[in-house]
Amino acid sequence: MDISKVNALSYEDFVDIFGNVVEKCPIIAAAVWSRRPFVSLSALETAFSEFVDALPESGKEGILRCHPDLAGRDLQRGTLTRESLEEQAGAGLDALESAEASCMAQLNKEYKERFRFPFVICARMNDKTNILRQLSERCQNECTVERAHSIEEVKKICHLRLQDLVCHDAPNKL
Ligand code: 2AL
Repeated sequence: MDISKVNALSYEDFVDIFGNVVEKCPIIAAAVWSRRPFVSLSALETAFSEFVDALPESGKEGILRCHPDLAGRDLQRGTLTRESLEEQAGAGLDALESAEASCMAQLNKEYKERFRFPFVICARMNDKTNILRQLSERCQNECTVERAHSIEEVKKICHLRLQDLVCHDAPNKL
């Protein structure tokens, strides 16, 4: 879809289409709709980022808590969103060796005990080895540093999901 088509969407259709560009946070799409018209895909992405950045820290943590664990319960139960399943499978997280799976489960648990939100990383920009390494390293971070880092990962996920939905065009003249 091109940006002029995005700008013509009703809020119902906009939320249906963009409601999961930030995982399980359709309220963000519902708010971003008010910012249309968007001059380009990049302007649309900026509107999502600015909404997230303007949230208080508790709101940012709320967004992180809407993310499923990597290789976690939702993957095992088949209850991931379509986007998350594709991203996790693309990074090889649906086919971990048993040692990798137990390492991931243990580190996810330690991470959540420390930060009280799940480890979030853009799976499409990493493979399983890199994800495990970063999970282990980021467990050592200070909480505010880690929260900020995690929100940047949410934005990377959002960037790629938006690219899947909207084609790059020359900016529209409004
Ligand atoms: C995810 C997810 O569902 N997709 C992705 O790229 N990262 N989850 C997570 N906890 O990092």
